[in-house]
Amino acid sequence: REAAGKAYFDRIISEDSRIEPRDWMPEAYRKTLLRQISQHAHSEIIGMQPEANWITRAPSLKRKSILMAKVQDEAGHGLYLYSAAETLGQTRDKMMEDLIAGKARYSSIFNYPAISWADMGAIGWLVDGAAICNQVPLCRASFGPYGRAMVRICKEESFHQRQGFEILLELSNGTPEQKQMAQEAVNRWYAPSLMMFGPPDDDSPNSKQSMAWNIKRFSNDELRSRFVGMMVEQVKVLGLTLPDKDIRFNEETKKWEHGPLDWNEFKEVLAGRGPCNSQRIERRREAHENGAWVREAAVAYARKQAQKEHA
Ligand code: FAQ
Repeated sequence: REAAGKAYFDRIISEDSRIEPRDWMPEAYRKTLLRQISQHAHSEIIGMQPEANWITRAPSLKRKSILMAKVQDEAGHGLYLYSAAETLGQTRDKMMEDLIAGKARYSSIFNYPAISWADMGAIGWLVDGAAICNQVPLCRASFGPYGRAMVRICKEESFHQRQGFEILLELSNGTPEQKQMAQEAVNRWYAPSLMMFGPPDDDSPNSKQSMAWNIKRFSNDELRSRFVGMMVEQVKVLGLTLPDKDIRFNEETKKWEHGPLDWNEFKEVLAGRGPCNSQRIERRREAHENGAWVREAAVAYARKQAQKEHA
């Protein structure tokens, strides 16, 4: 049976078709998907924090309601992704336990502080922009539940990016102080957003196999370069600049190039020593503990319903 399963798996991958949860899959395929999808889910949930931090201080009722909707969307993205990860045989409780124990990874970007209102613009424009660039190809990931979750998530991320762009555009066309605030936010989030694509290709242990399995479609550096090419045009419309004097289009390779990134800083953030790592985990732990009564009530309700059905 295992040989037939493997033949089926190999054929599906070579036809660029989809593997579903009940299909046979190599253990390493299951593990790497669980790794990537759970990290992605955690990123969405931890990613709520830098923006939730500004909901009470949004400059108008309109901005407040838009920001609340965005943060709620991120919770929703986390839930789709935890559900996709659960189809690979891991419980959501275990994933959450690992996250609050500090054992699970989530995107480096959410360990940086959001210190001004303009950061809401820069997060939407740069962070959601990078997320879209990375995630559109994942809509074609070979694992069905992940690819399908990505389609919905990418649609919502596009709205998120536009709202961030619009915040920056308005600040950039405002007073000189507002324009400066927008520029400073772009300066702060630019390099961390490039690091969201992961380590350089020659230091990316998972890429090759993930690409062979049609999970990832492009390498980390390839997507980073595409992202720089998109941002370099959009920043002109904003009337701002990117803090990178080395950006250029290489006519020979037909790729965008950027200046050096501080990969030591990236490693520090991954090792838990970024500016906000401990605060983010602490906040998640508190929220989880505060939500215990909701989980208990849901279990009690489900039990009652089941008893009624049996009665
Ligand atoms: N941060 O061999 P690779 C969002 C880890 S968007 C932390 O290259 P891979 C939306 C990597 O896990 C953000 N860790 O790995 C939003 C691996 O460690 P491991 C989430 C990173 O998997 C916007 C090691 O380094 N998006 O949330 C990072 O082939 C605004 C070696 O790396 C996704 O997760 C990093 N930046 O490629 C929400 C997208 N980069 O597991 C709120 C899906 C690498 O071996 C507000 N994920 N690592 O211990 C992916 O596309 C891939 O997993 C990559 C990494 C590209 C992130």
